[in-house]
Amino acid sequence: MPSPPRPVGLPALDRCLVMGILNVTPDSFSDGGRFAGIADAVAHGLALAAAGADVVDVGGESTRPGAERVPADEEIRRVLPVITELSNAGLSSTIDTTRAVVAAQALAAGAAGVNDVSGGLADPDMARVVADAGCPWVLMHWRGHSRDMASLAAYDDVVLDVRDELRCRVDAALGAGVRAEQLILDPGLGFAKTADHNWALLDRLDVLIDMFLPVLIGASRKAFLGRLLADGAGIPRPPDQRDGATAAITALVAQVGVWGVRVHEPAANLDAARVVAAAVRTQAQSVESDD
Ligand code: PMM
Repeated sequence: MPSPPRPVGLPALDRCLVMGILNVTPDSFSDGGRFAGIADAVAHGLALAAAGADVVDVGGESTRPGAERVPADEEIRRVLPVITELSNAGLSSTIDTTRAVVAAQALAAGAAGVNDVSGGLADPDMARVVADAGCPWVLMHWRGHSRDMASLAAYDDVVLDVRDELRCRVDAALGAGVRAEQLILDPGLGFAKTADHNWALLDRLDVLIDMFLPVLIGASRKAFLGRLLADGAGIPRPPDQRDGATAAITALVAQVGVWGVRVHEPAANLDAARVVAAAVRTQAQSVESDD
């Protein structure tokens, strides 16, 4: 089976890429407030890379369900010094933002790409910024800002609806002058999705992979894993105890050909990606020797 093009400007690997999450926010669902200071955030970015992250994804605005927006200048104040320092240290980073002005400044400060949870919908200028930079652009499936997204989780068929809505975003990006090899798709687990929607999307990733663009999955520590691992009284497992389940998802999705995973705790996910790559290589060799 031919593989999709590798995104320009990010490490080319023979396994699933591991993107480490660095939220420079007071209120993200799993790590909110832990890395709100610049020095702590930079230290955590370096620790993510040391633990195996191929890229560090830096975000200054929480996207947890119900979150309020922060002003653009506050978002810039949070992320810019962190991206600058990570770039100076030789790390590859992406900027997690829906705002073109934030993306432009982050790219100028050394970010290698843009992770846009709105897939270009939130800001009409984003496509131009990405086209001018020629950098990778993660187009995530999105139906509205965090404050409203729970009410937007209605689908005829979540897998086909997400595919069709992502296809529209790809067409819009290409129409605005972005090249196909810059694009990465993401179904946006948890964004206007119930737990059942997330599981259905994970079950049918072949539908997205067939779009012939790299696919990124962000399942790390999300609520559907907490609910799956609830205790006997039905209390969800807390976010920082969901890393084993996250690594299991990485193994599942790497096996079906996902390009990358976005995770809080890189080490176990890198191990999972390496195990799957070895298994896939062995399978390919045994098919060759059968021919
Ligand atoms: N999830 C979150 C934030 N950014 N970006 C992409 N591409 N995919 C995701 O699933 C995603 C994202 C929310 O999780 P966080 O608060 O742990 O960052």
